[in-house]
Amino acid sequence: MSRLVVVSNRLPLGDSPSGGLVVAMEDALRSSGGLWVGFAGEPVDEPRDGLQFHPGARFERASFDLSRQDYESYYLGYSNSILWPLCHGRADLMRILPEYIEGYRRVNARIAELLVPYLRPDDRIWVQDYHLFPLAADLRARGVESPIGHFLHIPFPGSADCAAMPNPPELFEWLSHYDLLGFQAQRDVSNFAESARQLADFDQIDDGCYRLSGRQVRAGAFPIGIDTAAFIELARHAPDEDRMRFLTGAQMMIGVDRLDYSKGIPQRFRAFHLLLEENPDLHEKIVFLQIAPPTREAVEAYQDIREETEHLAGRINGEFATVNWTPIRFIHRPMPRNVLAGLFRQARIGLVTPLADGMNLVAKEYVAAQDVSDPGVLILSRFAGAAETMADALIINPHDPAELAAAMARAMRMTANERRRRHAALLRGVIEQDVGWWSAAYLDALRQG
Ligand code: GDG
Repeated sequence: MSRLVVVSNRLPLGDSPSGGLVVAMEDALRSSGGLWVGFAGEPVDEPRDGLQFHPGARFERASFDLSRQDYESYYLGYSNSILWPLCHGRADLMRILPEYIEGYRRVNARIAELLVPYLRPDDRIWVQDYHLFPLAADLRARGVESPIGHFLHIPFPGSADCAAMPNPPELFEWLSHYDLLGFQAQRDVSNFAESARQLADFDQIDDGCYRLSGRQVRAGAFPIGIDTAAFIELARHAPDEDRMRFLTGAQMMIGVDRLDYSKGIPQRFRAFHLLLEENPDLHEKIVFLQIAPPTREAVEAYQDIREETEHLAGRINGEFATVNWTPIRFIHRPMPRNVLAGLFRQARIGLVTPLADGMNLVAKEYVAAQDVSDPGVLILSRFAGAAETMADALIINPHDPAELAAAMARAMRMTANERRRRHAALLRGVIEQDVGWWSAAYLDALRQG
């Protein structure tokens, strides 16, 4: 079997808390073997030439260094101050500077340069996410002919948002050098086709097969999953952390998200405020635990979201807390994964309310963690990619506080029968379409090119 080469922005080396992409790729590579190339994590004053190899995993790992200037322009700049807001419907938060695009092009070309000496002709190359859109073009320019696929973990923007990026045709030129474009949801495949039709030289050849900038490209939806069996085990054996519950008899509602403006955290706080205002009978009966570890703090928009969230939590607690009850517990630190699993299992409600999200793995982890005989209720935004395959959750519009508060009240009062019925249907999907299914489906499609 040909070797799998994965390239992603970040190569996980230490024990730092893993984002969705990291959790998923570790699982995929462990079973198939291969090489994973990515950034080591901290920018340096003097980047070393070449790739650095790191033994100690069941697959090969190699990292590249980034200078501070490259880190700022490629990672904080073009990737996270232009592409991330754009793909999450927040073109208003973009910060467009010429050095960002130059840095993005420069770093992608350098990664291609570093990678080429280690590639073999029969490799399959799988490029991850929005940091690396130009990589296939840069590899092709250096003579690489192997199949190259891309998987986008975040939403693909519609044509109005695409038009707001600097030089939109360049994005489609980059994409045209891949053999297979993988997206999280059908919604993204449609947005890609629609945006390409408006902004590039584009035709549909067949179902899932297109001509883009004169080259043939296939595209499809491959909804990412979690390592479901492992997460079920983790939750079963997790420590019982929520001792407060036994003291107060209250039910827990949980949210776990990187503190990102796309995740809809202030919106869920406002809905919780409304819930408490309208349902005095729920006072002291519900505790909302929000875990939101910091992320990308060097980008200004992330400092704003922290202030807004802390302010809202403080206000709600100030208004409703009693001597025995704090309605919101807000933790702005990462928690160990097994502790999260245990907290999910104890929570009556899992709250996943992004304003835009590629998939959202927390929705799947929450379902996997439940006790099947007494499961909790998942409240899920219609704007998460997960909503396409998790129709048995309470699907809500996170912008509408009344609708979200009503879903919280409904979840608190839902009968055990209805909870079990909904959960069984959700769990079936999370088991069937786990991370192994996802990578196999994607890599099969790449092979068939
Ligand atoms: C991107 C896309 C897509 C969170 N806090 C802690 C912690 N986490 C873990 C969660 C989950 C992961 O991080 C987050 O994954 P998500 O999918 O929810 O979101 P993103 O990080 O934005 O991921 C997303 C994903 O890529 C995969 O394709 O689903 O749409 O945006 O696993 O549990 N883990 C630990 N401590 C924390 O405090 N240990």
